[in-house]
Amino acid sequence: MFKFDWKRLSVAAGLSLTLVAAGCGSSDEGSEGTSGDSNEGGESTSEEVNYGEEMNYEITGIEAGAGVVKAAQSAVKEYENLAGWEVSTSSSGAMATALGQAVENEEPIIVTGWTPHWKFAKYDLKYLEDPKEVFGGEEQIKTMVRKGLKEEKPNAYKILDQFNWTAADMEEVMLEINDGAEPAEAAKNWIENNQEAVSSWTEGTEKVDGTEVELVFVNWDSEIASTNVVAEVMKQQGFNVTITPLDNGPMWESVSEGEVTGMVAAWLPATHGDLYEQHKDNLEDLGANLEGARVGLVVPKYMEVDSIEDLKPAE
Ligand code: PBE
Repeated sequence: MFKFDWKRLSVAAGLSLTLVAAGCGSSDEGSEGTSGDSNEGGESTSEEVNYGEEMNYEITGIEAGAGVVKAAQSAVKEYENLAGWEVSTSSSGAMATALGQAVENEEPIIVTGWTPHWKFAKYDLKYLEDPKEVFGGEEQIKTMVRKGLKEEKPNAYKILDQFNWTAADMEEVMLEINDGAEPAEAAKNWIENNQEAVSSWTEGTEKVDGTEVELVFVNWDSEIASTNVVAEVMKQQGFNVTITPLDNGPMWESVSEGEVTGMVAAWLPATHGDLYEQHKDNLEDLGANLEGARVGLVVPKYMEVDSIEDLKPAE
């Protein structure tokens, strides 16, 4: 028995050594490539590394309607050193995949990023300094509901008004979803472990019997987490809740046109500032549900660049 186990162990150890060796090989290749490129231009000081060339002068964006993508497009116009750069658009999921692959190969990448987000727990990342403040400063995530909700569905209104949590709370839910949990499951687990917070949101309300509520959101990881938690709390209070993913513009429109109950996904003052200006007279602003949010350009810490101004224009 022992002999057999030893054999198995050594086979396993041999295998993992091979894997480690393979891993080292590929990451060595990656960094050799990087320093090789930078050496071509002379010394390999941080300023000499031309990351732009290695990235095809492309910032990896997310959905076209996201505020952070619009801000990145403005940054490309406002920073002279970003002449010739482009912001690619796809989805938050595609951005996360590209980021994961770049980190695995120790390759340079710049993504449109935001906090709270699980990527900061999973990878060593940093925001690039933004001396022109194109991405704004600290943000709040706010709750917006349709006009008339207070009179028509006072219990729904009150829960949405009282909903607020911390960035750490939101990250907990995001991480569980990123680890493979269904969003509704992760939401239920968080609620079970945070009964005190949840009862402060439902305080002063009565249970209902199937009152309909429709919440809209965008499929951003942060909003998947918050919307599922609020939906689950409302379900437990007897509401019949639907959650509908939309693009950013239509999310704001559907609330201001009174077609849906509301959303907990308004990033202000900067990220959704234009949409807020456009719709603020036709919806009700219930204030912040989370403080200390942020958006900007995010890179892995192994990149020797600290500021947007350190990047080089396309040649
Ligand atoms: N985000 C997440 C959104 C707001 C929430 C930063 C991707 C945006 O940029 O509009």
